[in-house]
Amino acid sequence: MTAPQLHHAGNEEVLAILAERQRIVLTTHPNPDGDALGSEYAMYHMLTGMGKEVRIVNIDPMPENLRFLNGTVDYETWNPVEHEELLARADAIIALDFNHCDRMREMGDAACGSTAHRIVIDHHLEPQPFADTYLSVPNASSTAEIVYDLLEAGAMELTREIALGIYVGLMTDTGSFRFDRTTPRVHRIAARLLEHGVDPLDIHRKIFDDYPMNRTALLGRVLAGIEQHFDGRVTILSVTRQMFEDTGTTVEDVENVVNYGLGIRGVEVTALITELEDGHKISFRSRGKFSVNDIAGEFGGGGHRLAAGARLDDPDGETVREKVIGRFGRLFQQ
Ligand SMILES: [Mn+2]
Repeated sequence: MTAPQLHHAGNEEVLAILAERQRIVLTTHPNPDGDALGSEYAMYHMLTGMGKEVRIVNIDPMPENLRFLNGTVDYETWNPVEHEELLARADAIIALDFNHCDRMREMGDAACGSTAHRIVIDHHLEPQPFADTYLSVPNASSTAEIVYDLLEAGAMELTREIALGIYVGLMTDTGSFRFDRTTPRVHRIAARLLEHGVDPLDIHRKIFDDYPMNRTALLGRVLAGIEQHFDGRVTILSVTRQMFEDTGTTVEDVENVVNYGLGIRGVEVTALITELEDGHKISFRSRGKFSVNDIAGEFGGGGHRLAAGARLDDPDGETVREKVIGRFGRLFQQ
């Protein structure tokens, strides 16, 4: 299979495209995380600062711990009655923090059928052909870092609001400044954001230290069931719908839980398998030696080298679990 020809653009070209467009819709992936919502937040303020009419329309609502972003920005959840027309009439649609059209689910038809200029701003591997312009930077720590670069390239003012959005994306996608793309540059950007009014303790508390008790109860259940395989080089965490029911939690509450699977001596790769209403979601993480992006790809997903994910229609958790363990086992056969 030959790679599809995509139009990759630099910051200047993207800014020139945006300068010519007035009605702009921002969107992101399902189960939006801090990078998704923070990047939208920063882009929203940057574009309204340029005099644009901007709306944010996402396929899923925002998780509770990120709702503090909801003050100056209105995050709308996709509703065809309200938004089909909006997408059809938009001059530009910006896809932030994802690169597959089908991730927009029901919204995909309206977004990809629109005459609007579609721009992808993203840092995941292997972008798919559905947009007119790609600002795709796979070695960026976060989409928020790319948004920051765009702002710099345009010599635009770094307002307190824009700084907040970028910081939320930068901090969450680097696992609070510890994952592999936490470069000196990321810290330099963070320093600038702090100089522009960001309060790191306040933001960290709101996002990570303000969970309801039932989330911790769920975490306890998940950790109690952790499995080790292949002499401890693999760990598997499983979350069932029964656990959600017992603890009064939802799939939102397993965000970041996968990282516990890597926090054990000797582990190379881990997976968190979450039972959904209509299948399973798998989150893969690697400590560094193996790429989990390729593995996620084999399960129909993707992501980054050390953090990736996939969604399966298979309703049988046992089959999914065995497939994942079997696939991990092949890593150690060479
Ligand atoms: Mn991201």
